[in-house]
Amino acid sequence: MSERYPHLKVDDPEVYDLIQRQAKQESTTLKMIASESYASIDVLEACGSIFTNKYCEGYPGARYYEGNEVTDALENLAIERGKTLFGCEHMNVQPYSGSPANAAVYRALLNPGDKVMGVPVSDGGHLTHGWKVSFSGKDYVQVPYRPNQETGRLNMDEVREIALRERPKMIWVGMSAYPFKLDYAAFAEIAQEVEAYLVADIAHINALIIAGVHPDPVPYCDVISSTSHKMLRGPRAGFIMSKVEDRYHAKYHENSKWNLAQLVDRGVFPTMQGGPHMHAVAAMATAFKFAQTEEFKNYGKQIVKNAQALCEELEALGRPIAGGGTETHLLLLDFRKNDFTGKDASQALAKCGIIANFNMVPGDTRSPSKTSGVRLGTPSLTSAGMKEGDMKKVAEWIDRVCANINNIDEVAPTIRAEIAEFCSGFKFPGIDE
Ligand code: DSN
Repeated sequence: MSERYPHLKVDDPEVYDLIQRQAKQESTTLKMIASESYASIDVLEACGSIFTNKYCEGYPGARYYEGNEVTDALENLAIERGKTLFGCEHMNVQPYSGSPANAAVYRALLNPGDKVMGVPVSDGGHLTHGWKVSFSGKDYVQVPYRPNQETGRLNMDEVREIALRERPKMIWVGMSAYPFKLDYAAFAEIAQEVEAYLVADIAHINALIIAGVHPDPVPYCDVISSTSHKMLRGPRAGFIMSKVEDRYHAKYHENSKWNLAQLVDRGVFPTMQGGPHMHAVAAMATAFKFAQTEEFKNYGKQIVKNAQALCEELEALGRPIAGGGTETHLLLLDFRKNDFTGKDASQALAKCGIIANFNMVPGDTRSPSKTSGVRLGTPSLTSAGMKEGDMKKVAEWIDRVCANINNIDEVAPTIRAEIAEFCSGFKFPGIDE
């Protein structure tokens, strides 16, 4: 690990030590939380920059504070890079993260009490897609749709039937634990039929879209939200893309003077947020620059190759995968037939240096606090340079942990040491550079 943070080391050794401990954890274990990766060193530097000081409520050219010539240039740079990267008409880079971005989308498009189609959290959806404990399920009415309990896949005929029956005003497409490709074209047809806004949440899969290994939502969706961390490897922040024109202006916003892009911008500021986090915007601009490179596209492709290789190896070892495979960055180990739970497995994996999370699987009969699954993702391992051949080793460790759940404390030190030794053969971005 390179020597960094010389000032912090002297002035606040406690925080410095905690950073060192986290860096050690992230470079000696297998980070397999599907929503994590490694931010690049450039992103970390931009995130730690002087832009953290600046208040600039408003948008470039129309701020509520003086002295924003430089932040205007920065925000415009981030927007232009983002628009080029995704080929969208409009972009807002101010959301503090994914959930605030989604909150802004609701405020931009809907009124409290409106119906929203989304996948429940227990079926792989996100909290902000209308789940009952979130603002989105309290202020709006979720009309649920879910992957088939047998196949683990969405059935678009079923989605259409629900939309025709319920007539939602907005349809979310995008999940946190769905291993298959999403058919945005089919969603768009349904949305058009029922005159609903189609909103994609691509936080989990943005790099796959950039790499061309997942369908592109931009031609089909009114609005698209995302985080810039996760597999994009940027700062912990969010952004929103949209078309400029509101195709339902006459139906839903007849008395508004705003087009769709303006509705989105107003949904973010002043409706949901105050001053943007310009250090995060700086880091987002840097992440967007890197995401335009061939290196990044190859990373996006490799994420899927690694996930598929991992699936094959695990299945060969007799560990069932929900839905029988993956087309994305994640897979769900299916422990429905085992006498241990997903939570038992994720805790045992963590003891051995494989960091993941327990997760419901299709057809799960255990509670969400126990579950029958573990969600595994490959973005972090891919960022560190691991390839298909390495997934064989990873699968073998996972299998060993599962086989030793009942005596995990005995085997954990050995497996943990093997994994740490394995990790020492890789360079972890932001840590070993
Ligand atoms: N919390 C993220 C995940 O792990 O999927 C989603 O925002």
